[in-house]
Amino acid sequence: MPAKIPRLAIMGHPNAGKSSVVATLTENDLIAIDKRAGTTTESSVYPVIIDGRPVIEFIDTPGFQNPNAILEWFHAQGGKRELARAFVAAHRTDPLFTHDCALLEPVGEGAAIILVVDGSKRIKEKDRVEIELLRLTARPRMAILNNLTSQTRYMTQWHDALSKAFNSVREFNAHRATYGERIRLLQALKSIDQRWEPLVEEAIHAFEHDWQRRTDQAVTTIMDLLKESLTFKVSKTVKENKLVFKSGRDLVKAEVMTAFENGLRQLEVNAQEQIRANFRHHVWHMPPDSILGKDLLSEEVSHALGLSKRQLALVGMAAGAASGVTIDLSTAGHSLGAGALIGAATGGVLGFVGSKALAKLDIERAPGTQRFTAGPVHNPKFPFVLLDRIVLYSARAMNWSHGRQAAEEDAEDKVPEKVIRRGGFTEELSPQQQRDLARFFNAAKKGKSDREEECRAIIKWILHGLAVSEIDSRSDL
Ligand SMILES: Nc1nc2c(ncn2[C@@H]2O[C@H](COP(=O)(O)OP(=O)(O)OP(=O)(O)O)[C@@H](O)[C@H]2O)c(=O)[nH]1
Ligand SMILES: [Mg+2]
Repeated sequence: MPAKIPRLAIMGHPNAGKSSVVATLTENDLIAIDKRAGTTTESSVYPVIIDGRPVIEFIDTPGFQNPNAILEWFHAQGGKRELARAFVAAHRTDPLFTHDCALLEPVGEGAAIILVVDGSKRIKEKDRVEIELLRLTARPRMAILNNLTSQTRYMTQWHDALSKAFNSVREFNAHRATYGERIRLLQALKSIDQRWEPLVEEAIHAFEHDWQRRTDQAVTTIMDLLKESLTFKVSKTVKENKLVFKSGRDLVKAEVMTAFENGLRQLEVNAQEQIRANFRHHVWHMPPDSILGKDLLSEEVSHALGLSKRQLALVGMAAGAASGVTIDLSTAGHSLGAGALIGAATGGVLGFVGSKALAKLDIERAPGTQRFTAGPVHNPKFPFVLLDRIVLYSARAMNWSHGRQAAEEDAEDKVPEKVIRRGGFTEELSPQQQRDLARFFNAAKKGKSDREEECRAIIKWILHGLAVSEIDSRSDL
């Protein structure tokens, strides 16, 4: 016998945003949502499964077909209890009420109710019918105001009408809800019926634990990206006879540099894929001018993200002073080895980040061959840009509602985003945090792990802040 878990039936008019609410709460962006009414034609159960175990279930429904008739029947029962169950028993075989019975059945069997209304529209008679009908079921019930547009003039009326009939009334925007708001909604579910408290509490606990695990996983992905990018190199060995002419050399240089740059881009894409899967996204809308849609190595991205020149100079000095060595020993050792370093950064400038070369191109000579090596990244700003961009991506993955897939992003009256700011995260960190990051980057380049724990903690702190605040943050960048 499986353990009992909270079950919530989602009610409301066609197109009120019921499926969007379910998609957001269950992090399932594969649920059908459409701007046309009548998208959901049958009730379906969507469990939230954590560690292989369902912890809470939402039933997405098409809404009532005959609310007036049901209310009339309820009124005629003269104060009988268990009306939902009684209605189903009395109408099970009546084809006119097939859908209504499917809707009321889980309620009769103990599910609680979440009514979804669009609080930006005027209250109509049919809304009042539904509110009354749900009140009469006497089941634990909550109403959600899911506003589809920015119109707020009817909100007081809605609050008044709903609070008379529901144990809890909350604003919850299926398109804007962050993790923090989802948890707050679940917290409020506890209050709709005391008997629910332990069950809902357990579900919230599982949610929080799972979110923590996923955040940690994202931090690991980001740390791996930083380490791999900072040690990344591309080499190619070419026979000397292919390099007699300048054009031949230039060709090889260009090939190695392109492979290096593309390799870095690919590392970022791989990390993004992992984060996206980790937060269970299959689809999302990317504004055309998003910083996330631009080339990682473009001037525009390096301009928008990372530390300022001044901050960079400050952390650069601190990092240099700490190590006490200003010569890059790994390069020095290299050039004194079997092959001589001849092409360092001459003509081999790889991309630009904050007006400095991204990396060096080294050429080592051996008898009969030459080895061209691009990388590792040399530019001090790049790791900050890379970190900012992957944090931005994570912000989007964590805060982008799963119910937002069919949104009309260009609608003039859409509910406004909370706060959008074009900029990175690292420039807002404390000087100490910036210095810790700089030291970690310097160490990571050499395959060392100085300040790794501090860096991990900083990233975790940023991600945590993104998800629990009400601010939709920079996820629309
Ligand atoms: N702007 C905005 N639009 C929303 C929101 N929630 C839902 N919508 C839009 O409203 C429309 C209907 O959403 P659905 O979730 O399919 O509504 P439903 O109540 O399940 O509809 P049926 O299944 O047809 O009864 C879609 O175009 C959604 O994108 C919201 O919070 N904000
Ligand atoms: Mg639907």
